[in-house]
Amino acid sequence: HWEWQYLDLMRQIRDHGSERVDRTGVGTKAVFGATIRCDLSGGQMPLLSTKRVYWKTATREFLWFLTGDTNIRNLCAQGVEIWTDWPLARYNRETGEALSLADFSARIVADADFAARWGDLGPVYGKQWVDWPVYDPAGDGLFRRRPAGINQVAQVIESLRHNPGSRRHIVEGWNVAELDGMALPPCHKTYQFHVADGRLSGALYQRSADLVLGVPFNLWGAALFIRLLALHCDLEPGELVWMGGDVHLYSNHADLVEAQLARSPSGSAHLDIVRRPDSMFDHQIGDFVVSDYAPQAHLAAPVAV
Ligand code: UFP
Repeated sequence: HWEWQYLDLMRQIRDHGSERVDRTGVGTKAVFGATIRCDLSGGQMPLLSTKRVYWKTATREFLWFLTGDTNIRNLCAQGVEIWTDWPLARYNRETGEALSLADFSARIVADADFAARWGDLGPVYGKQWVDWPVYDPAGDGLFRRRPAGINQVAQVIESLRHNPGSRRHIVEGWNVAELDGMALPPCHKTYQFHVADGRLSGALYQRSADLVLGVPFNLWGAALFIRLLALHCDLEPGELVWMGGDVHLYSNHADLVEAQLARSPSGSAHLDIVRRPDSMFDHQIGDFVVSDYAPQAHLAAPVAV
């Protein structure tokens, strides 16, 4: 079962990881460099069975990336709060208020001006994926920003269709010049796709990986990316190769780690994409149906902002 790779990595970090003081001040145990491989053929997905993973939330986030949106408003309106902590922390810091997440989110949804002022994350994933900025020379050493940037996802669809043997099917989130403006520099920063024998595989390089909270989502997102590209390029899903840089366990997740390591994988989830719109950018949440998913109980964990 693919999930043993995840559990083995968790155990390895718990037992042998280096103690590191991290940016959040929470404290971690970490290893550097790890790989998880998962076969996606037959519709199988890397969805953890040893705790419940909210795959619909991760799917909504993924569809939001594809729109190029970087404001949390559309997520909050769908009840997705995975990005809300960052704008909330900034709001409370800059105004001196102490709004709760629920109140802040409700205000973001109710008030478009408030959302425009406080809900934007800067040029994070969605912006870089579908609207990577381009500047043209405008004389006198000046540059002008093109109205539309580069849609890397659309370009990869084209290259997969017309030049499948290419070794340049890349979607990159790490725009060096724009990191300063991002609420969080991209963690799942580089995707590469690969076609062999009619099958589409994909690799994700994740520079920083919260194994408990982030990676279950990131595995799902990467596999979903492969499935959607395969669907729209008439390829069969191949393999997901996940590669982590700094892979860590936060010290305040220690109890959850013990609880999860006491469990064994059970069953394997499958994803059907039940509708194929003309464009990969026109999917809706109802297009995605998961079967054979009977996870063990959810393990809630605090997020380090
Ligand atoms: N993190 C993930 N996956 C994500 C995401 C964040 O694991 O998709 F957005 C975690 C990794 C790390 C923190 O614990 O968020 C980011 O902090 P830093 O930028 O200091 O690496």
